[in-house]
Amino acid sequence: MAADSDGCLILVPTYNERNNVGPLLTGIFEQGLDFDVLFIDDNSPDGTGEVLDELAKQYEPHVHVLHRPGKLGIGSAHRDGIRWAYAHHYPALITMDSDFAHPPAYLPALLAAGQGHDVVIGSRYLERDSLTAWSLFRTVLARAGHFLTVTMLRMPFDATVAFRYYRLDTMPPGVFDLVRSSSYSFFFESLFVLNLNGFAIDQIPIHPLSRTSGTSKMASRDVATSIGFLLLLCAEKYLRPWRLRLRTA
Ligand SMILES: Nc1nc2c(ncn2[C@@H]2O[C@H](COP(=O)(O)OP(=O)(O)OP(=O)(O)O)[C@@H](O)[C@H]2O)c(=O)[nH]1
Ligand SMILES: [Mg+2]
Repeated sequence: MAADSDGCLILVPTYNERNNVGPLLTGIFEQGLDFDVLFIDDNSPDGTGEVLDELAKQYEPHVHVLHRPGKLGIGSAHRDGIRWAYAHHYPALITMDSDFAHPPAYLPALLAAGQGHDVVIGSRYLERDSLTAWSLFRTVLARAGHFLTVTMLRMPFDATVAFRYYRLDTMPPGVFDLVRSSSYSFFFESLFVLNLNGFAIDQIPIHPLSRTSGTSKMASRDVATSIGFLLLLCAEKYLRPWRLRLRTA
């Protein structure tokens, strides 16, 4: 169990990332800030969970591992991690991928921008040349997703990226209970709900790297689920807007 902390928790979901997690932790702690790290591993067949247990021993008490029984989805890992952060009274949470798509060197800037906002996003679209490290296919997929969230959800943010800062001490945990997605659509759904409920959202520019180890977990059914959620959110905004709003006491 983690002790309650004044610092910031970093949440990293993992599935088959055994070669990435060690270097990622080194990169995080090299920033010299007061971070604890929570990994959520879904019983990765490549043994990432065992590697994480060793790292948790090595970095005790700053590294924690939640083991789940099987692959339950990246969105559900974020939801569980957010709940865990609230339960352990962390005032702030940063979420990121384990494959260096979200380079740890941006952590200080993300934290600094969080001083004046409830949510800060590491955006891949603020600078023209920020996707140069990616393959053409990955760039087209990401840009198509961005175009759809900007036009259909009318949010001028990078709504599909997992690199985020949440200021938990200014946001009630109930706002995250309004988010239903368990997969990649968790990211735009959560941002849609946070935006609709009036939380202050900012962005900083990032230049993501492409993976050097392991493979992508995004499957074509995740893309289909995301399109379904996009349509559902558009409809709900007009037909059942109360479903997306926090109840005030
Ligand atoms: N716990 C958990 N982690 C997951 C799951 N799916 C993906 N992840 C992790 O979530 C992060 C993002 O997944 P990626 O496979 O990199 O997805 P992506 O960034 O869209 O794909 P690439 O661009 O090819 O890297 C990585 O740290 C994954 O290991 C899941 O079902 N459960
Ligand atoms: Mg990735």
